[in-house]
Amino acid sequence: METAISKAIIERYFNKLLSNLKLDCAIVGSGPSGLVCAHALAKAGRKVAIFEKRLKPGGGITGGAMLFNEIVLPESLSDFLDEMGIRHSPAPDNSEFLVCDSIEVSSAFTYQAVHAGASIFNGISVEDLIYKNERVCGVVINWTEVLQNGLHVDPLMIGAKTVLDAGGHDAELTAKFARKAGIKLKTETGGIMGEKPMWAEEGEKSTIENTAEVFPGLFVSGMAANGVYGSFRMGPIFGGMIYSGLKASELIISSLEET
Ligand code: 48H
Repeated sequence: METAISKAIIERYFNKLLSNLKLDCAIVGSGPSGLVCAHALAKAGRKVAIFEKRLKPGGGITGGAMLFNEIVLPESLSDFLDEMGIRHSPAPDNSEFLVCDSIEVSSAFTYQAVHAGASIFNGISVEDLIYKNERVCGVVINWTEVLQNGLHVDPLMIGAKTVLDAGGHDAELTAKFARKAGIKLKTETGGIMGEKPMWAEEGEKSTIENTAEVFPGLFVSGMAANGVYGSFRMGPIFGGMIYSGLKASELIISSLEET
């Protein structure tokens, strides 16, 4: 019995990994913008996988605000939340906002993405990007534990027509890529402009504007987009993150249609 359990897990996991060796889109990070983008791409029939360095998907949604596990969303997302099966209540004293249980949001986004056909590989970090002929064309992955323990173990590579850096604050992966490849990003300065302090209204708006292809084959969403293009944080309101994930999926689908 014991070995049958092991065989079932090993066989299915490795089949899943093998079937994700060549992707339409590799997404770095399972925060809100990554999960929403993965769901939209999978729904559109694209081959998509998320690589998440931590054990649990959800990124910054799950903990809510200061571990009060509730988050705020704009009322304009009410139909979207209904489609995702997420319950919401009007915020007290403000008809523009809804409040949701952050555990319900992160689990619904995760479930909907996987159920639509996206794969999520948790405990795996993206440590580098594949870069050929002036284009990003995949990710370099390793077990998070290997990296955390500083073990000298070579990675594996996943091919992807597009890569989305949805890795959150400070856009560390895009910054590392730009430095190592010695390339200029499509920003005003050609480099990472850096996240700014708190300004909720501006942060919510600019997260959507900043969602873009920052180098051929490499897209940025969510707080990584604000880190790259130099914009404000917004605290525990998540409208910009969701609209950013939806916009990223549209940009990626257009780019896939061109190639
Ligand atoms: C694998 C990685 C890697 C890597 C990081 O931060 P996130 O929740 O992502 P966003 O940008 O969609 O959402 C941001 C939002 O949660 C937030 O922080 C807000 C609204 N802040 C406002 C404020 O004022 O503070 O999730 C990113 C995910 C995390 O789960 C990371 O573990 C993961 O990406 N990740 N996974 N390889 N190299 N880097």
